[in-house]
Amino acid sequence: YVAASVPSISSSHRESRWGDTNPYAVKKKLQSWFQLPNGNWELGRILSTSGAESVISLPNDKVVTVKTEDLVSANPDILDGVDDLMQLSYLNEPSVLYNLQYRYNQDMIYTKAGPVLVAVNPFKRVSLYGNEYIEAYKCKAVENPHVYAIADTAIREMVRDEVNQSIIISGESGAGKTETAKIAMQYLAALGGGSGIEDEILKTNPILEAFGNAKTLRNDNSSRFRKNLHAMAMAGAAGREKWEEEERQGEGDEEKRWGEGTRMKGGKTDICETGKISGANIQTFLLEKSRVVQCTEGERSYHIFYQLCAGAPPALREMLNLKSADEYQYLKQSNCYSITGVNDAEEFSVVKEALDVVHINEEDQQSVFAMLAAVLWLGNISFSVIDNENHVEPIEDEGLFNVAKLIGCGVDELKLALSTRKMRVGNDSIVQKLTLSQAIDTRDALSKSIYACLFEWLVEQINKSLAVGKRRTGRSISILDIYGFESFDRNSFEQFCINYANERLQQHFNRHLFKLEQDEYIQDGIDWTKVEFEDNQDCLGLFEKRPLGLLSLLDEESTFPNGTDLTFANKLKQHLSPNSCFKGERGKLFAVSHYAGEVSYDTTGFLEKNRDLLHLDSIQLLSSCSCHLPQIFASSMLKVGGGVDSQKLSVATKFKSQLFLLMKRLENTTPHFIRCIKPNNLQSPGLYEQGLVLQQLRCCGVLEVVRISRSGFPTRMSHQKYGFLLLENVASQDPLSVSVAILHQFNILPEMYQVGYTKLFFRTGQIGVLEDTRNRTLHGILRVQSCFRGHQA
Ligand code: AOV
Ligand code: MG
Repeated sequence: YVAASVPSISSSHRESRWGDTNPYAVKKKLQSWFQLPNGNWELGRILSTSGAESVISLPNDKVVTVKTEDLVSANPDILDGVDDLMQLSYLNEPSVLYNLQYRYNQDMIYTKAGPVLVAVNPFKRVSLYGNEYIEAYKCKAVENPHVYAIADTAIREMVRDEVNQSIIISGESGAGKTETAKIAMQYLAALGGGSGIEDEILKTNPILEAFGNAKTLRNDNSSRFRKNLHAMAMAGAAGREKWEEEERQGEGDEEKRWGEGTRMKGGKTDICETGKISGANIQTFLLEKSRVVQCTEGERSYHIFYQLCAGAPPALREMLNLKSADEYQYLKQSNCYSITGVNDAEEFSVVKEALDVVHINEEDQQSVFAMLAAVLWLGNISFSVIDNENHVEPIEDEGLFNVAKLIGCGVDELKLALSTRKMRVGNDSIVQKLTLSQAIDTRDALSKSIYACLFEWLVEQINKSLAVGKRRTGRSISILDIYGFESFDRNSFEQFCINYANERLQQHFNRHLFKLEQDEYIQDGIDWTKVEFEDNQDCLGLFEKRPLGLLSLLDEESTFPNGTDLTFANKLKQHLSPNSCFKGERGKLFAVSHYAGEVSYDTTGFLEKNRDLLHLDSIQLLSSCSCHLPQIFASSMLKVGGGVDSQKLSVATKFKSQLFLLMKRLENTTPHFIRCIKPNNLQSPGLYEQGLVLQQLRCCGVLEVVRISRSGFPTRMSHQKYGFLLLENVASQDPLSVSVAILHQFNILPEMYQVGYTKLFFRTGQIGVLEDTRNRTLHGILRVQSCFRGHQA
């Protein structure tokens, strides 16, 4: 936080901003940011100011007259490229943008924003990773902001405080969350743990990416689910006791599967002994099922389908009756089969190898591939109309036969399940024939469920492998590859859930930062009541209030047989309009004022997606299959639904309770935040679009941090350091009195600072004022000196 200590950036670089050879000529002039009509910010030199108008010169030597009030203060050159935005005297948007860009241009993709790490996606290989870097961060030989540094801090704090840690990674699609999570995992894995657990943890990536990632228009390797990797580490005996105590109080039930506790050697907190990874657990959220049966032109379904089609060896091909990807309807519809630079066949062997590493045996692997083939073949099943009421029957072709064979059921049962529905009327059961669109929905629902169950089953197997026989020990580090706030032209149920989750995380973020700030103020004995923070509780209330909140009303409408997306939208408008975060819009639209901006949602498809029904007929079909995976899937579906007769939990409700569990767990951790930024939409290196970056900085709360800090006293300077501003030998004097003396000398207003025991706390911009004063003094002296030298020559 010391403005005077800036990283060593070559001064020639600094001057090149103006192409000026004499730095003092620049420094004499005040610099300000000015927004061009295209929205980009340019740095201008103020030539003159007369009241409301200023004349500035822009870097292209254009001289323009602007309104003085439109100018935004720029930082002194000495602060160019600081590695923590908090060191900036002026924390305004253009300054933050400029600082990130300045670093980005030099491949310094990481920057701190106070407690938050900002990572700007380089879209190219940058030489910042690997064992040498890991070693350097481990022994603290480097201090530059880095994911490794965050992981290192997390481990150290876990060991030191015996508190669980979390690394929360957010950002929009393609910003680099998954890559960042992998980089953090690399660091943890490098700590070792023996017994190959590190390799197993790393090998979960190719598996989860094959089954849960797909090419989208935004990202060639977009994760279509979110995950929390929970890595267990040894953290001393006391930690273990605390852990077990929490366990007894009953936290999440997945943690109960961790097996017996182990004896620890003792309360050593040496990181070599205690920071090692001893097991892990992966929790996934909200897989995008719809992608299995439909995807947009230019996008792909899940990677694994293409990998299987391209890479399955002959024996497997024959067993599954496998064709090439372009012969499957589900894959054909988006007219995109390959990804530039990716060889699906090679990826298939990588995935197979990874499956071996996490102990999924050959037989199970074959079952997995059979399920994938079954889904592909299901998509090829077509129907023929059999009567004049548009009732249909599946056509008996290759598709139908292959599905029956692959899941292990009779062709007739399959036909029946896809074209009829058993209904209960009173005590009688009647069979209703399905129309074409109903039959297609039923078929697609079956495909989606098989795939989603397969995904869950895989995660479960991976978790068994990561936990079984491993020592359950002290503490844990969670790495969350979590949603970023999403706002598109058209926003649907997915964005609704994602943005709701983001509100929760944002609240966590705010509260944490608030607490950090407050702690520091209390520690230094300053009055923290002068710091105000905003809360997003109103928006969360809009979602969560019962019975009149978005989620409750959605669930209510989903259970009404006659409920439609339109009646749902109307109900929202009827009940929620008084809430200031809600805005009814025309027809099926409504808008929510999120912390990151207003988002308009289209309720089309909300009810169906929320109900996510798989008809009992389909579940019964699966449970009657002779293959073991379909049986497992059927029983898990029945379990989730709470039995044959009970109402299935809605997607929103399930999501909300998952989220609550996650938040509860996160609240007991020390969080570390990483905000990923995508500098352009082309996935290309070297391109930094200011507007796009700014929008993300706003959405992912980086400017929020800046704002929170701004309302407090973001600049801190130790009394000792501050004394040097006097340009005199002050070392012999009492630092605190020196500080106070300077404040008086420079006429700093009392509300602009607070004097703490060890530090001075300044409001934003105050250091800039001091710095200017100091520079003037300094340059005055230097100018005199250089004149003097000139004379001598
Ligand atoms: P995401 O996880 O945030 O999007 P990814 O982590 O998949 O984004 O990153 C997208 C692409 O950006 C990667 O495939 C890499 O090509 C590149 N990239 C990201 N970080 C780095 C890095 N540190 N170094 C080099 N390249 C990088 V999504 O899952 O779509 O929300 O749903
Ligand atoms: Mg991702």
